Amino acid sequence: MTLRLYYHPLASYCWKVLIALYETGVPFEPELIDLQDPDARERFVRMTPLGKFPVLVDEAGGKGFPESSIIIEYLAGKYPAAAKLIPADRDLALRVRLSDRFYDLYVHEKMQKIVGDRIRPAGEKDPSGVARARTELEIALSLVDRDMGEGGWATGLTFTMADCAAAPALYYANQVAPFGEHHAGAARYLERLMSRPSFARVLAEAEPYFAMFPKS
Ligand SMILES: N[C@@H](CCC(=O)N[C@@H](CS)C(=O)NCC(=O)O)C(=O)O
Repeated sequence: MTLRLYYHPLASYCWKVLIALYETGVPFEPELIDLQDPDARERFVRMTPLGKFPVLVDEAGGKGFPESSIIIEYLAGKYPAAAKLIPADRDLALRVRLSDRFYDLYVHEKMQKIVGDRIRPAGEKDPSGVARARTELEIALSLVDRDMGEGGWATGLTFTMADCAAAPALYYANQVAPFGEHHAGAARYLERLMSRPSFARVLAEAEPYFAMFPKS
């Protein structure tokens, strides 16, 4: 086994990479990092100073990467089974990367802002930042409604890196700001994502950890 994924089963950006791995069947060794454990955190930060997961290490190739999109780019470039996650056609690949950026920056990051504020101590909360994140999330979801209401995947008929990005972003966004009633297109797309075996497996593996998620 040459690929080692440092991750946590509840961590949304780790889900993005897990979906890519399960989608393509690329074999890997998962290594769960508990950032609450000071020793584990210290070891992890020695490897990746920003202390963010996922991190993928290709032990045979002597390479390691943080950043979910870069990890998926690496998989797509190296493993034929993963090539489908980023189309060979340049224009299509640009659409996939643009959609991946959209879900990370305008859905995922806004959701993280809302979740992050829940775990801040009283007195250190950022209500105006959270209100702004909620407004921006609403705008992003209306774009998802516009583009995804009719079925299919983020950039067409093929499941790509953009869908790997969309799944955790929309799932957790729906937890912190349920959108089923006013964003029907986004809700239907989330249902399709949750029915996809790769994402269903990620959700099943995360289930024992869901009690750790801050509910409010
Ligand atoms: N841009 C990064 C974001 C990674 C990220 O935010 N990871 C979160 C988990 S979903 C994390 O490591 N949080 C731990 C911390 O900030 O202490 C990516 O795409 O991988």
